[in-house]
This record gives sequence, structure tokens and C-alpha cells, in this order.
Amino acid sequence: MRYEVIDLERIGDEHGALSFMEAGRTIPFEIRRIYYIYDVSVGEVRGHHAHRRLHQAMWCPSGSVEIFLDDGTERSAVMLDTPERIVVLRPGVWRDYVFHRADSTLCVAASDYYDENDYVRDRDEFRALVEGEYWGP
Ligand code: T46
Repeated sequence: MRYEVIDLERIGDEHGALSFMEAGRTIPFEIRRIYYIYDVSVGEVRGHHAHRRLHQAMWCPSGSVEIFLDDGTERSAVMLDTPERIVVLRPGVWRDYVFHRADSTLCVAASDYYDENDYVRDRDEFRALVEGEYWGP
């Protein structure tokens, strides 16, 4: 599998809750970039790409976002509808995602700076790369 779902610890009491993730531990790569996606209409589908070398971790601190994943051999969907859940993607995973609530925010920690050359946005190229086991580690 080129992705992993992790349920973080929830440290909570009557005053509220706290969850945490640590680079190099929970997130198995050095973080070079953080971005977040918001103000997306319910039902809008974004993504439609894989990455050649980029590792990413995604979580949804509020709202509900569903991530559809395809690593070329297996397809699955991960519902990020609790702040405690993160999904960690290695290179070579095609992703589409949809916002189920308009007040959702999808947060992403990435292993490198933005580089359009790292994107595979064509399905035929993705399939060829899967067959060639091209992906970075
Ligand atoms: C991913 C999913 C979950 C930048 O200038 N810098 C950045 O760091 C990013 C991520 C994007 N951009 C620009 C590139 C495009 O002009 O923002 C615009 C929208 O990017 P994109 O169409 O790639 O957005 P999504 O939502 O399809 O994908 C993004 C990430 O690009 C991608 O890596 O995994 O969120």
C-alpha cells in the first residue's frame, strides 16, 4: 500500500480536546510545505493527479472531506471527518477528493516545495508509471 490512515490520540477532558502529530514520527518525512484548501463548494471534486516524488499527509481539522485513492492496484476512500484522522500518502497515489461540508478545511503537510513537474495529471501516464514502478521511495 502506498498510503496509510492513522488515528491520532485524542487528549480530552471537559475543557476540550487536543491531538498532535510529530514530523519524523507520526509524519514519516521532513515537512517543507504546509497548505490548506477551503471555501470549496459541497460536491466539488478536486485533485485528479498523482505525485512522482512528493510525500504528503492530509487531515481535516473541521468539516468533512472524502479522499478517493488509487495506487494502481487498489482503490479506496478515506473519510476525513474527525480532526483525529490523518492519511499519509507516498508518491504514486492518484487522488480525487470531495468536500461534504462547505465549512471544511483540508490541511496538507508536504515533503517538498510546490513543483508542477512533480504532478502526473494524465491517467494514461499514471498507468504507465504504475506498470514501470517508476515512483520515488
Ligand atoms: C494535492 C491536493 C490534496 C501553488 O501555487 N502552491 C501550492 O503549494 C499548491 C498546492 C498549489 N498551488 C497552485 C497551483 C494551482 O494553480 O494552486 C492552484 C491549485 O492547485 P491544484 O489544482 O493542484 O489543487 P488541488 O486541490 O487539485 O490539489 C492540491 C495539491 O496541489 C495536491 O498536491 O494532493 O491538493
